[in-house]
Amino acid sequence: MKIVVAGGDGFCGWPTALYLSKQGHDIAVIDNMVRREMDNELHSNSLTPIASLEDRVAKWKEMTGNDIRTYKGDLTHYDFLREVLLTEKPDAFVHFAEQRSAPYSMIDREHAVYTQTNNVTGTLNVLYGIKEIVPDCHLIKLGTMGEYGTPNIPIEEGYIEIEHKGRKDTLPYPKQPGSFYHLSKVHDSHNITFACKIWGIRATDLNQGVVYGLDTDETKMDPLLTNRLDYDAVFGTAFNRFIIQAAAGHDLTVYGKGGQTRGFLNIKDTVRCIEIAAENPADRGEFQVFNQFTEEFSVSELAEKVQKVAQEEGLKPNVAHLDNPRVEEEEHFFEAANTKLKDLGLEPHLLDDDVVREILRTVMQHENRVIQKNIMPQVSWK
Ligand code: NAD
Ligand code: USQ
Repeated sequence: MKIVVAGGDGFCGWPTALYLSKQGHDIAVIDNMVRREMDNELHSNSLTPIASLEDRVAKWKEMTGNDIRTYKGDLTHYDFLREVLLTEKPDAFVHFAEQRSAPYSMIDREHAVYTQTNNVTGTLNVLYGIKEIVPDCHLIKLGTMGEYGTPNIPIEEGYIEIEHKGRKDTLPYPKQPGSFYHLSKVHDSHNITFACKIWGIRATDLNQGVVYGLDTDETKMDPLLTNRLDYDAVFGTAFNRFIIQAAAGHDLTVYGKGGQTRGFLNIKDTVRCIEIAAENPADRGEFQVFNQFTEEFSVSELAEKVQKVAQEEGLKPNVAHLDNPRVEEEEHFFEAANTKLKDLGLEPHLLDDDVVREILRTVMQHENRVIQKNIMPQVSWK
């Protein structure tokens, strides 16, 4: 298949581009490099040193013979996107290219406006581009489990059957997102639902949980192919932060009571889920929704897992309960469906001690790059 991976220089996008290329697909990457600029804005860095996109794809070509074409540009610039679609004529468009940090979106008004403008406009442009230029192209859009929030009933995959006043319907599952970032994903979902209905676009929303790990078989092939790994309080996510905190001799930063429960998955499963989605396109006019996570953990459970393995490796991390900078439930019901991707062939990599140990040992090689002052949260929801 010809596949465009938008956001292909990022944490999920880069390993996905390599994996799909390895599987024999013809890959082009779009990225405007804004994530690298945000590191400068936040005086932060990837824990792992990362090569430029040019050097990454040149190394991949040298090692595999496979070309990955690159387009540096912004999805919010329609003329740019149009040119890429006219040149590539993709069968599938994988859309990772959004501002994806909840804390970043909560810094102030400017960052909230940027997040929603970037994400909602970019996705609207992709929808118009598909309609205008490649109407049969399958949009594979990264959503988030956080669109659903933490309702006191089980979470379904996208839709729920409701009986009301004697009548029944299958309706979009209610959304109760917890940040202006998570809200941007809900706005995207509404726009995609509408575009599928009126124009007959085919789309799959992958409501992904929190991703952990950094390596895939492909990113490990050479240091120039190394993936980025975020640990700062703005872009770092729970498990990866705890691992890096353990390696750097910092307390593990559980926010509040730590009963916040989320869906999680290994980056190795992210890349496979994209492949499964590409192999199983939605019908014309259909908006199919898969919940993309493999296991549920509370934040405290994750911290305990990391603490146990870190102790076995000779480290001495404490688990600290910080005042929660976010407004969220700290003890709640959480039970979410995730059978659709497994039914289509996903074989999950689960988070056992050996997996924790492997990630910890990789991280310990780069522990000297940690900027300590970026670990504690500074952004408040209030
Ligand atoms: P990331 O920030 O590492 O990568 C996103 C990439 O998109 C970056 O390289 C950035 O430069 C690019 N980008 C952003 N806006 C763009 C635009 N307007 N035009 C072109 N390029 C643009 O993020 P990630 O962790 O790889 O996440 C990728 C996607 O997966 C996001 O949509 C995110 O919401 C979703 N997701 C991520 C996680 C996670 O735990 N990382 C979990 C669930 C969902
Ligand atoms: N948390 C801590 N300590 C930390 C960091 C986070 O206790 O040091 C808690 C948060 O308060 C939250 C939970 O861990 O309750 C998850 O936070 P996170 O930063 O790991 O993840 P989140 O902000 O939800 O965002 C990440 C990605 C985002 C994606 C989302 C999937 O950045 O792009 O959409 O995970 S989900 O959480 O399922 O919505």
